[in-house]
Amino acid sequence: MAGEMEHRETQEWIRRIRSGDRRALARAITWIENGDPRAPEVLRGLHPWTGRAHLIGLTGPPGVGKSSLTDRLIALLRRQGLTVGVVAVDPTSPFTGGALLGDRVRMVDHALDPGVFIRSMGTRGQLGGLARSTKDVMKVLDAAGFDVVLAETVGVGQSELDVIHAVDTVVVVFSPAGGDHIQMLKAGIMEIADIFVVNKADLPGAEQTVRQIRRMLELAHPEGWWPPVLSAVASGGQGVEDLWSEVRRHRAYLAESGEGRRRRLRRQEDAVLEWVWARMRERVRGWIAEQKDWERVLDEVERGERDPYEVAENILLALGLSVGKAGDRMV
Ligand SMILES: Nc1nc2c(ncn2[C@@H]2O[C@H](COP(=O)(O)OP(=O)(O)OP(=O)(O)O)[C@@H](O)[C@H]2O)c(=O)[nH]1
Ligand SMILES: [Mg+2]
Repeated sequence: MAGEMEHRETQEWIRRIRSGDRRALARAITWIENGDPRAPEVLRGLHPWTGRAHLIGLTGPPGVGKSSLTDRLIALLRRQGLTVGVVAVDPTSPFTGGALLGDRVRMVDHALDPGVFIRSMGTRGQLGGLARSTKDVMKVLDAAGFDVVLAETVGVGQSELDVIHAVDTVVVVFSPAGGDHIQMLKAGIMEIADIFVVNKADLPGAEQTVRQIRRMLELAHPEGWWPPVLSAVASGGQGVEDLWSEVRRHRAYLAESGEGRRRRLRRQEDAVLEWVWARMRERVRGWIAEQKDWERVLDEVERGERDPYEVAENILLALGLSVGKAGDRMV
């Protein structure tokens, strides 16, 4: 009975989200952020309606103008009659506070436009990781019917790269200041970027930065899609139309080359595997919690009497996940 009622409730949330009910949308996103058990239910129910939006990731070092660009892009898309969902991963932490990023742009101008939905995700209190939550929020926005879904992340770590793998078009934004772009290009950004934007082109060094990126591209010699290197002044609105036309050209490339399909299948594989790992972790943790002499086993590993691989193999065997031969002792 309870199950039936929950099912009907879930169906009702799904209906509301798909009909563009912003409160339902906001609620579902909060469930995702808090790791609420209703989140996976709703996500499962929404899955058949995903895959229609063009998913765009904007990433780059802090303060280069990602939000300013996003803001301008939203305005441009709205003029074209397209609806936009945005998830901005907010890098504000208790450590950096507001000092470093004091003048960051927040996309508040569009708050009253029903064709725009913007949500910031804090980096604290994320069950299952921020990358996981961000990807799930993009799925919800996609299913809710937004034509374009933008994710803004600060490109520094693995979790940002995870988010980037979940989009159709990756826009990497740099500014002329510092040598951030050199570091990031060396750290693998080159391989994932579909479009480069050198923002703050009103500041000195912009042309040189564009040239440096182009030179590194020539050395890397990408096959298939050759990422364009654009310049922009987001604060003044310059370069945003170029950016959008390159995004559209990339979208056409994805469709014609089959690369879009490859990306989407890989994304589905990621989603399947992430769920498998999460469930396996739960099972293994649960099994360990039931072992009365677990500490003794760890002690034996610590003393070198047995090795971690043997213990691991025994756990997999006990859970029916390995057909290998068990050691002479079960854990
Ligand atoms: N001179 C100049 N300043 C800009 C330009 N674009 C943005 N800014 C300014 O740069 C600062 C940071 O802009 P944001 O759009 O918040 O940058 P961001 O990359 O989203 O920053 P985080 O999200 O904090 O990493 C703001 O003060 C903007 O007004 C530009 O083209 N030229
Ligand atoms: Mg920002």
